Amino acid sequence: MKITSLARVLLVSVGLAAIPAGGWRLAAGTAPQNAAPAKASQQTVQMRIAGMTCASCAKGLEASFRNMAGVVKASVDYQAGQAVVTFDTGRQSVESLSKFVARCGYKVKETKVI
Ligand SMILES: [Cu+2]
Repeated sequence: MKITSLARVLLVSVGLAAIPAGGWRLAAGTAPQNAAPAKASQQTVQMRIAGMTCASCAKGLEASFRNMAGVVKASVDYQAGQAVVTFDTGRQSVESLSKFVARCGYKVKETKVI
C-alpha cells in the first residue's frame, strides 16, 4: 500500500515532467527513456503539534499526511505531540504542511527541518 502510493506519486511526477503543454506528443529529438528524472529533492520536518487529545488524533493526522501529494513518509506520535514528515520539496513545504495541520484542527507550535 505504502509502496503503491509512493509509486503513484513518482509516476505522477514523471508524468507532469514528461507531458508537454500540448499533450502526449513527443517533441522531435527528445528521448524520454534516456531522460531519467532526477531524484526528487526531499526534506524531513519535525513538528511539535498541540491539540491532539488522544492516539486516534495522531493516527488520523498521520493518515492525512500520507494521503498528501508529495508526502513520502509521515509518522505522528500522540504522546510526544510530534509529527515527523518527509516530503518532496517540489510539492510541499514546511509552510504548506503547517497550514494543513491547522486545517485539520491542530496547532503547530514549532517546526524544525532535520
Ligand atoms: Cu483524538
